[in-house]
Amino acid sequence: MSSQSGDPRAKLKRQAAIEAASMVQEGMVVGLGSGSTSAYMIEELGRRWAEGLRFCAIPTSEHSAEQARAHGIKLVTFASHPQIDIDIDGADEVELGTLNLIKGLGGALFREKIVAAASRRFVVVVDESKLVEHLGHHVPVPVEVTTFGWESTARQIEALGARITQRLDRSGNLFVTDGGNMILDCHFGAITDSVALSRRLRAIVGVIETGLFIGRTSEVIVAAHDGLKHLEP
Ligand code: ABF
Repeated sequence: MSSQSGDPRAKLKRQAAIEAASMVQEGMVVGLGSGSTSAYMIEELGRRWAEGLRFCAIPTSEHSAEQARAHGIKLVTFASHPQIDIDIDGADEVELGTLNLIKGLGGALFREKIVAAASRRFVVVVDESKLVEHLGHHVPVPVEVTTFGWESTARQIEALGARITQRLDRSGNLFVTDGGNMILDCHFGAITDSVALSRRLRAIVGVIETGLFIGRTSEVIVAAHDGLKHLEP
């Protein structure tokens, strides 16, 4: 992901990603997020690795793992490194005020949440277009569910007020997550109580995880046209 093809949002994403990558120090255990902003962050860490910085990393997706490996970055697992120092990841929406998030439009939400939960600091990198008053206004909440019985799981989610679409891949086939599950994109419209919704969704049998990241953010680095901003809860 080295070309920004003149896309102004790509330029902003890259700025936020480089700022976050500068927080990684010698010897740290680093969570590597997924998505295009995280890809810029991995690219920058690859550059620093080539300069001699040494750290190890746990990736949130096969895609990020592949990118990190291509840079020679040392990958480890939770077996040897159950505690992560810093996790840097993108988001689809960031709620101003709470800094709660919607993540998972890229399909890696389950691993992303496990890595975030195991991290001392969870740093989110976005361009300014991702900031919203209320989550859900522009994007659905991705919900990872088991394929067995998914129709029943979907009906229970619909009962909470969602319109549901099944996630498909680029070829039009059912999207399969790295964990072998499926994703339901749940359109709720603007969510006024994301904490309650998260609780209700997670109480449904068949729901593995949701893309609502509640109370997990340590810091958001926002790249805006008038410069970089650091938001903290
Ligand atoms: C990951 O990538 C996801 O949780 C989120 O869905 C997406 C953000 O993508 P991008 O950085 O490409 O906008 O962080």
